[in-house]
Amino acid sequence: MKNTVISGTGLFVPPNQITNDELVDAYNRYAEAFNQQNAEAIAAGTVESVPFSSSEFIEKASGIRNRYAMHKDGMLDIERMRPRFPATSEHSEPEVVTMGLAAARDALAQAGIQASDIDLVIVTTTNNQRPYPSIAVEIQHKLGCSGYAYDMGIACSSATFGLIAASNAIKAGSARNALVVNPEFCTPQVNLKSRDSHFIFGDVATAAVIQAEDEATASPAFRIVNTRQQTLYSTNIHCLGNYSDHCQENSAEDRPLFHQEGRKVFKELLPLVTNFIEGQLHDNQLSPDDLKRYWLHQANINMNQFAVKKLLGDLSDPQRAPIVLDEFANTASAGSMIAFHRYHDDFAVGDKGLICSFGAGYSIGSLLVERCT
Ligand code: CO8
Repeated sequence: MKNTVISGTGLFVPPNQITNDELVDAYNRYAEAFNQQNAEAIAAGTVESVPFSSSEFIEKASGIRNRYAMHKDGMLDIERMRPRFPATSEHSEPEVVTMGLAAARDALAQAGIQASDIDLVIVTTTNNQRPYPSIAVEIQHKLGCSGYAYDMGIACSSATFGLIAASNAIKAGSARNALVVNPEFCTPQVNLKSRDSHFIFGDVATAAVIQAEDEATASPAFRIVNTRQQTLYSTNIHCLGNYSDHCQENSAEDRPLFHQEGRKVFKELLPLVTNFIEGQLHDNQLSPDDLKRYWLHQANINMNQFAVKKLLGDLSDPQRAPIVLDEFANTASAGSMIAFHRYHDDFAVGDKGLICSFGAGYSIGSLLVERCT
């Protein structure tokens, strides 16, 4: 069976930054206005007051300082508290396509191949803006790729599962050169009126070119040495809204939004993740110290530090598991790929690392990679 490599990656950073202070200021103005408008009902105990948020809490509890948004307009407007942008139509380009195309072009340039050489496009994301026609087919068409394309998604592990699907297609002989596009347009799904989750997500897109090792010409290229996937059902992170909502008489306003039991996720998922990584390394005759870098999922800095401490025993070298969530916030499945894209240039041929995602599903996906050229 053929070896496969990651021969190029790309990153699209949306044009609008939103700091914690800006977000908290808008949220707190919203909370104050709500509490004033509902003062009597709150005093009577029939309506709950809205608690205030703080930048200090957000940074301490999550490590997040900033996020990027495709559409800042509306997000900080207390009468609206959601981004403002036109609905998708047959004649307009959805954000996920715009974002995905930019990241894809970056990845193709780094891999040094033409779009026409790509014969498989996978668009893999937590939230797609349209069920059909497939977003991947639009991106395939607009780039001028050949072959076939499809959409997939498994929330936080969409990017890693997409990379693994592409690698498997090449190994099976059903594609030669694959493009995995990972647009995470998260901000429309955030409940900006919820203190517990208003700060968590930002928008971004990543992309990667996967090729058979004997087809790739780029340097650096990273051989995919081993992959592993695991899913375990949990509703602790969920979104319930879907196409059948319009059949319900009183569909709740927050059904299409993100919900989580953050504490439970933290406690339940971390032991699964560290066991999963230790098991994968053990089965590849490696110990955690043998890896130069861990490009981990970027949901919460405390989660990543816990995992690194469990695996390596110390936290003294931040380069072992770089953090990007301080700048990008949680970008659903894209976080580990942003970290890989930003932090791999210092690898020598033979150095190994692990790209690992974990989150909703629950889902865990990882690729053990080794620089080969
Ligand atoms: N400001 C001030 N105080 C606050 C705030 C706030 N914004 N929020 C909570 N507090 C208070 C609480 O009221 C509580 O007060 P008290 O102790 O008096 O009760 C105190 O702070 C502690 O609250 P929590 O227990 O809720 O806080 P935690 O320390 O647990 O931190 C986190 C909350 C940051 C959410 C943390 O639990 C966490 O990050 N958990 C892991 C979450 C995780 O990994 N989730 C996965 C995310 S899903 C994903 O990655 C992608 C899938 C879905 C994509 C969707 C795209 C939109």
